Amino acid sequence: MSTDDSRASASPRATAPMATAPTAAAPTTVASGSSSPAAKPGSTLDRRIVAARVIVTCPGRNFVTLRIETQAGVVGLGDATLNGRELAVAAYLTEHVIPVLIGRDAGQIEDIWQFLYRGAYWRRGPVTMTAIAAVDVALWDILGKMAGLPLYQLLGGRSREGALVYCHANGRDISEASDQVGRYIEQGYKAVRAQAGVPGLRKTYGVSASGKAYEPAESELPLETVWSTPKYLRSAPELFERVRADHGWDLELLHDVHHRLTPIEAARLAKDVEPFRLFWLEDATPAENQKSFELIRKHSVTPLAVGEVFNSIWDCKHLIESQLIDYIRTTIVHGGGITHIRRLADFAAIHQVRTGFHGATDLSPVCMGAALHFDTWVPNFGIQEYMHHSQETLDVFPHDYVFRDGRLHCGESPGHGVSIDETLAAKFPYSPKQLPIARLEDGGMWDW
Ligand code: EZ4
Ligand code: CO
Repeated sequence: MSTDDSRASASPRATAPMATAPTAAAPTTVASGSSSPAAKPGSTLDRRIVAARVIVTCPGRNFVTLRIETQAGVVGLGDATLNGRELAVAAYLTEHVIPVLIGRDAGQIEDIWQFLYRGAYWRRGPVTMTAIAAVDVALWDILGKMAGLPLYQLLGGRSREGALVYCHANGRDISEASDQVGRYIEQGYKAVRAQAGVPGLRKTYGVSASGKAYEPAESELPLETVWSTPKYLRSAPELFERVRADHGWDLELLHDVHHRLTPIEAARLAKDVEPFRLFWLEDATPAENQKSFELIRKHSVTPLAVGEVFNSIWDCKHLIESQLIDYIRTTIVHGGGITHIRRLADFAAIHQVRTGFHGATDLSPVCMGAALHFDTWVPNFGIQEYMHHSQETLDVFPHDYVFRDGRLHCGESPGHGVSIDETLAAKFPYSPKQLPIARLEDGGMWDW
């Protein structure tokens, strides 16, 4: 890929649109990228982008959505939500991206992706890649609507019945968590993530106050929580021993360490939970140093999943190439959209790494819709996370995906099948919220 870069920057095709990019004030000035004959000016297939804007809404939690419209009136939506940093992405889009989109051909999805990635000079990073993803998904949505086809069909068609999902069971203690696993089995789930409070710690990642749905970004300024690795390492294996004893072996069990262990501690946990046959152990250690996973692999055959905080193929190149992980979690909204995640999935496939997309509540139904179409097509699908959105959120984002028999099924409507009720969205104004932080018992900063 890096050798491509020098060729691309020398290519007149890649540089010409930048030189002639129209401004928002002159939407009728057509960039050279918009002069493709298929655009048929004035026809119902006129793909010229004439408007784009960002919608911020907080139906229970904050969401940022990009809305792009073509000359022919086709509208596409992309999720641009980055939890706790929402307005940074909104400003990136409004100030720097939307002005260069106006006048372009919405059908040139790849060229627009390259323009926003290579053309920005400053590459990667969650804010940039989330903004690019929002544009990319909105353009795929537009393409589907113009073609009258669901997104999965544009990607290459259906590979499976539906996407196996896992939901989140949690409890203040092991017995409460195991009871909740039981309730999800009754609802038809075939895979469940289990998290439990740690004895001696007041608040633990993934565990809600009694009866409330878990929502990590809960305060305007970061909530300070306390973490103890020894306490956690003692209780975590007991959780899975109990869940297997209560619910047997016909269930896929998952667990999220949420980056809190060092590599050797992660190896210890992966080894201790081996008898309980997890589907995966997630984010066992922070992954900036991809080589650190070699240590975990040396000690255990517990399958490993990583990548919800990644935003590029380069964040997981060594992890995948060296087969240090089994599932890649990077999903569409934070990884540059369908155009980049498709490359990542193909790269993963040749190393027998499967997808396991992030699907927490902070990824909007727009991302979920796009992800489910991707899951329906991608040959190396593993599982899809499904942390339920609130009813208010679902009302703001009308969608056609449904849960049935432990799987989520994307709909058949053209594009990704998710829209926004802007009148309702306007009733829920932005409310600043940040993610918590974690400190050790002596006050030293740790990974949340
Ligand atoms: O903490 O999406 O696997 N799921 C997770 C999530 C993340 C949030 C952060 O915004 O780790 O709950
Ligand atoms: Co996670």
